[in-house]
Amino acid sequence: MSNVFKSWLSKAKNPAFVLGAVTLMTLMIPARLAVTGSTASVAAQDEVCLEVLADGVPATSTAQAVATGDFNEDGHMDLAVVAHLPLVPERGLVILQGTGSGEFAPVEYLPVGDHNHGVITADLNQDGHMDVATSTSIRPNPTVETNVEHLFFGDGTGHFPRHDVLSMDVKVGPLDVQAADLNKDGTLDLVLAGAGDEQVGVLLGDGTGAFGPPRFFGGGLLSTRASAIADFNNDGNPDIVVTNEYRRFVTLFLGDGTGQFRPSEKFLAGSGPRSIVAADFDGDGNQDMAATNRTSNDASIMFGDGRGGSSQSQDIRVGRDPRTVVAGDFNNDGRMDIAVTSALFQSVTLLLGDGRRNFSPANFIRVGDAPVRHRRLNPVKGPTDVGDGIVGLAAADIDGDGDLDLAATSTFDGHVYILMNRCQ
Ligand SMILES: [Ca+2]
Ligand SMILES: [Ca+2]
Ligand SMILES: [Ca+2]
Ligand SMILES: [Ca+2]
Repeated sequence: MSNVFKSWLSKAKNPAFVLGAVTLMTLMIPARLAVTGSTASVAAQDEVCLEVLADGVPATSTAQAVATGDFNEDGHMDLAVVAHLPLVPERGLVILQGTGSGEFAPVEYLPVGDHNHGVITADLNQDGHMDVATSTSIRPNPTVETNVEHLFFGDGTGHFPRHDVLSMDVKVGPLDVQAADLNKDGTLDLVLAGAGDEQVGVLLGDGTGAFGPPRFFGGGLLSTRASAIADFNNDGNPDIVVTNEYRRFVTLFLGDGTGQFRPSEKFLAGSGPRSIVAADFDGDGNQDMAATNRTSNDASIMFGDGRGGSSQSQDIRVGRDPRTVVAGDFNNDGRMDIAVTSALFQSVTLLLGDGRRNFSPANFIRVGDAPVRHRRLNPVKGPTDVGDGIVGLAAADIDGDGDLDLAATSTFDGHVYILMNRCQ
């Protein structure tokens, strides 16, 4: 039993979490049995050695999403955390400066909307300094402008003196933002999921931080929620896959390399697909994808065939109300793994890959002590069995030891929790 798991058990303070621990124990056993072969290197494959640093770092109320970047260029990872429904929208994005030891302190609060979703970091204006983008979507009776994209341009000292707001003439605004060079002109462009009647928008950048008007496509499937960008058909042109949260599928749009996209395949996922990530999980050179399913409480993993097609999804149970998914090697065995936040299980679920299309059953890592809050008594449109707990997730080498750590946010207590990779 790992030390992390032991400390998790010792922290269990109420019967519900003890029950969770028993579930975890039963799940850990098949995880070990699932490993085939008996060499030492294979035995390390199912080791879970993410250590949750105590208490977490206060970030912002309703901390929704987190992204990493070295904003002040001191060699240590910093964090950008955006609040979902900030008490003070003028301070809804917080920049936390890192020391390289897992400690973070707020250095700047920046103005965003009052219904915010994703946050990303990228050098949008190509000046060598990391920038931050967040998205804000419609909300009844907003106190600040909604349906906009906020861009904050860093100066390399940890501050963001330039703030651009991209307004869109749409009824519903972006629920997610991603950046990539979609038209292969060497500058970053933006993909907005959930925006406009068509529900997917592309904004082409000119490299100065300016972006052209959005081109919308996507077919108007409501609640297109998140996107991932990768070349799924190996033609050298970036493609876009989006989740359709109130449907059971994810939709692939193939790019022609000029910034135009056409709908291609729909792939069946679980119920309520929310977040999606592209990665080559089986190492065959073809992009694969993993999505979280909020209603069926699992993650769907689909292996690409390199021609824009995919295998049937492999669905693996994760913690309840799964939200953000990230891919990376989190146990240092050279094989891609999957990490998922769970808003109703106060955990990060780790699915360890063997590099051959097999993933371990769920390893639950308890994150924080705050209770989860069910929204059943205050239903919102969409799934009702949802809550506020661990939601945002980002992977980066936070302590500079060469492996991937995780940062996870809680909308309930507004903290960001650091999960340090202690694997050898
Ligand atoms: Ca920049
Ligand atoms: Ca392509
Ligand atoms: Ca692959
Ligand atoms: Ca791994």
